[in-house]
Amino acid sequence: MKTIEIREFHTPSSGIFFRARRRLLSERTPYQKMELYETDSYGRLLILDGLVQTTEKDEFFYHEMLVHPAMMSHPSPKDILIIGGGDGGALREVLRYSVRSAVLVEIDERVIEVCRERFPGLAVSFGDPRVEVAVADGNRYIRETDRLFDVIIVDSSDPVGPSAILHQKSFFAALKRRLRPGGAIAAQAGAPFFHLEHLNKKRLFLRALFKSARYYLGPVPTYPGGLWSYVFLSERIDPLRPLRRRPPKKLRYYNLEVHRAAFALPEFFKDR
Ligand code: AG3
Repeated sequence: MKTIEIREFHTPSSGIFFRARRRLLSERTPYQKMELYETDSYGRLLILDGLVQTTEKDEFFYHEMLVHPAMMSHPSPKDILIIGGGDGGALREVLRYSVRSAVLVEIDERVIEVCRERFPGLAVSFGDPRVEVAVADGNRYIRETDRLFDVIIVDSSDPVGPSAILHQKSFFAALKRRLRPGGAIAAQAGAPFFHLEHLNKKRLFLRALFKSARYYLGPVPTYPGGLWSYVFLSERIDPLRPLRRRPPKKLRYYNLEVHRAAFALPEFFKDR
């Protein structure tokens, strides 16, 4: 049988590959190139501008770790903002809590449309009455809105193309202004093994902006290096103080022990 081989290079001479039976879609949206494949090992695979965004089989590592540390650390998260995350995975995790509202701001409407159609497991929450979707530039949205949020989740891609701005100081400064007192932000922050320099620069400006700026880690099998980083930001919340609430049921990665352990940083990372 004919198969398609898909590769993402992580360095000029290494990376990850998948064999797919079918290409379900390949198109240029106004913002990026979007591809969708049916793979044997990971189920459906979404690629944007050549970068693996998510697969059906391993998405839970990423979406649970992006969302639950912040949602659990906040004593009562009611109004939530998600920047990016057009596949709906982060939204699904947020809605496991009894929130009042969840606003998802995605720049590329096609990502939402395609994922609603082709990733039913990820996009389950778009129809929830608590959800409001804004097709807009996230950086622009947070400068123009006057709403305040308890938890803000930044589900960006790598710091290239439409996502580049979502890794910069001015963006995080603007996010801070949209946070209610006692609120918290969680943002995906890249591959420690490959992007250490970048992570370090970011750490410096985040430390200057927020009282509590802490990186935490978790594995994602299909992302560069297999080990992924996230950053937790808050003026009042220390994510390491003991958590009293129980996590939502039926999670596959996150639990209270994992929460604690994720903030422990390995030597190569801590050094910088
Ligand atoms: N956002 C982070 C994707 C980063 C992947 N980078 C890469 N493959 N080089 C994922 C969006 C999922 N909701």
